[in-house]
Order: sequence, then structure tokens, then C-alpha cells
Amino acid sequence: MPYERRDGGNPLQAPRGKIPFVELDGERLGDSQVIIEELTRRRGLTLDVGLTAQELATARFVRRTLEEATYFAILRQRWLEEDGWQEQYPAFKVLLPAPLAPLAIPLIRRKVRNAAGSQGIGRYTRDEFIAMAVADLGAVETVLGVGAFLLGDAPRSVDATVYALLVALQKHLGATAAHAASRSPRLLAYTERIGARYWPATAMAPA
Ligand SMILES: N[C@@H](CCC(=O)N[C@@H](CS)C(=O)NCC(=O)O)C(=O)O
Repeated sequence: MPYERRDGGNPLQAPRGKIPFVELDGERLGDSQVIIEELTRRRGLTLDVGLTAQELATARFVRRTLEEATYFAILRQRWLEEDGWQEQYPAFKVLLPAPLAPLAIPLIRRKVRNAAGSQGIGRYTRDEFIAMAVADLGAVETVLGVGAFLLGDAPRSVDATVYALLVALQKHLGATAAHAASRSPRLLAYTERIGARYWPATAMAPA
């Protein structure tokens, strides 16, 4: 499908207060999964056509593990751990208007700390939450096996989620065991394969 790539945008303009969101047929839609499902329905996408019920279930479990668990490990590592914050702060600061940054960033960080506590990731020790993220990555690697993509030799919608979360971990977020696990030869080859296929001319592929 033809598309235009935009910056993540302002969560305050998003229909659910979170990015990503898209404008489709003049309507703003939020939540990556809802976006994929609506694009599939409205544009007749065939990405997941032909998958068995078993494969669809596997895809769902993988996606939700990454989105509802691993995501929060990344969130904590980026925003709340000192080594991750050293890298996150300069990268995030430039997204905000300069006079706003010193005021907004501590507030956003406090919001993230509260969210991490409510979700639960904030209540583990650093070693515990990193070990959980490493185990999540091990499970993804096991499902991937020797396949080119998660469910075999063709990319499916679940690969979009796996790619996104893996790339976030593969980029530097501090030298954690989760960072190292995300850069196993097999997982690096996987994200490089997807990056080369979908974004050959951009910097979207992991460093
Ligand atoms: N599961 C959602 C997650 C969306 C999400 O958590 N977005 C974050 C940025 S990565 C956000 O916009 N947070 C702003 C906030 O919580 O106020 C999806 O895949 O769309």
C-alpha cells in the first residue's frame, strides 16, 4: 500500500492519547493493532491470509507478550534506568520545543514511573525485569527457529510487531543482558532481513 511516513506525532492529538495513530479515510485511528485490523478490513490486505488457527494463535501470543510485557521492560530501561536514560534523554529532548523540554520531561518521566508501577514492571529489581525480557526474547527466538520470518518463509503482520520491539532493543539502551540477547545472530539477521526488504534506503534498520 502506498503510504507517507510521518514522525510519531503528538499523543495529545491521538484518539487514544497514544502514538502511533493514522488518518485513514479522514478518520483518526489509534493503537497499532486496531490500525492493522482496520487496514486489513478496509483495504483487503492479505498479509495473514492462509495462516492456520494454530499459527494465528501463536502470532497473537507473541504479539501480546511483546506489547504487554517486553514493551514495558523497554519503557523502564529507557526512562527509569540510569544507563538507558543517558541515551533516551538527548534523543527525546529534541522532539520537544526547546523551552518546553526542561518543564515537560520531568513530568513525563514521573508519568512513566507511575505507569511502570501500575503495570508491575517497576516493582521488580533491575536483574529481575531484565531476566524476564531475556526470557521473552528467547521465546521469540524459539518460535522463529530457522525460518526467515516468524511463521515461516513469508512475512506476516506479527512480524511488524516483532521487528519494532526487537529494533528498539537492538539499538543501544544501555549494555543490558536484554540488549545482548536481542542482538543474537539469528535475531539480528531477522531484523536486517526485514529492514532491507521494507526500508532499504532509510535508517530504519538497526545499527
Ligand atoms: N499497544 C499500543 C501502545 C501505544 C503506546 O504505548 N504508545 C506510547 C508511545 S510508544 C505513548 O504514546 N504513550 C503516551 C502516553 O502514555 O501518554 C500500540 O501498539 O499502539
